[in-house]
Amino acid sequence: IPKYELVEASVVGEKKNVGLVRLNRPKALNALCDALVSDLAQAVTLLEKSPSIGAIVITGSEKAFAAGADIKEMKDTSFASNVNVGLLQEWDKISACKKPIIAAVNGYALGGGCELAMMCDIIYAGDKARFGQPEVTIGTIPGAGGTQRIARSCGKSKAMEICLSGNPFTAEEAERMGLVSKIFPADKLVDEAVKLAEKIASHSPLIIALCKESVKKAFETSLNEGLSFEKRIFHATFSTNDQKEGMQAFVEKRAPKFTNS
Ligand code: CO8
Repeated sequence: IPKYELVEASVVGEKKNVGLVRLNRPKALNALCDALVSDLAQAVTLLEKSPSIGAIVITGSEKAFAAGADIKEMKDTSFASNVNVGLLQEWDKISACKKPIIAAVNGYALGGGCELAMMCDIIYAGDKARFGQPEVTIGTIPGAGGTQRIARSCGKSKAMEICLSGNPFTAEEAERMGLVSKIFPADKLVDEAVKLAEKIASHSPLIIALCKESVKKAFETSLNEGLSFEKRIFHATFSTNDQKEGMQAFVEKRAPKFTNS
């Protein structure tokens, strides 16, 4: 794995099947400047393409997952330059990744930091994490999915309260509203996220990619459309070697050996 300037990427887990990407711009609390997002997107793309990697964990430091988009970098840009340069384009690579991504959030996850966590598939939080969408306090609105993803995962009232007030909220509140799936002591968080990633990576990557695609569909379509999409994908899994192997192994009371085919 190459060295990046603003993220540290490594391969972890007992079977070396988990990619760990750590945002590493401590002086600015991991504010998401273009260079950092570009490094992050490159690292995630590389791990997505690596056949041995089954899941990815994105984390920051104990003080900050990410304190938002870089306010100093964007404050003097214009509407025209934002449109022309395509501000935010690189971010889409995270949400387009076919492999599961777990955000392990310690400390601040504000603005674009909270949005980055929500682009991931699962959010685990440290007990002192602080989430929020403070954009309205600096004269703008969430621009990387905050208004849309909070509304979809927590409903209208919570989304409005969070986005319109700009007030931060705790890990407990985030868990209660369904944004976060589990909370751990800050120093155990990354290990727990890696453990979950290892569990995911122990399954067939092919089947996991199909399963992820199917859950994502729930946020894009009506229930009936989603159910029929799911059913077709379910049917399609029966054309794979890994379905045959998985069910055969169950019958023979042994562990399956998946071949990603
Ligand atoms: N951008 C740039 N620099 C930042 C940011 C940021 N978002 N957050 C912190 N920093 C810098 C500070 O300027 C400071 O630098 P310096 O030492 O050079 O002055 C350093 O990080 C440490 O920060 P503080 O001294 O402020 O640390 P505190 O512990 O006192 O406070 C806070 C921590 C509460 C997190 C505070 O830093 C803060 O409020 N940060 C800004 C949070 C925020 O408003 N985030 C939202 C940004 S807007 C956004 O994300 C829009 C998303 C839309 C998509 C993005 C497209 C590009």
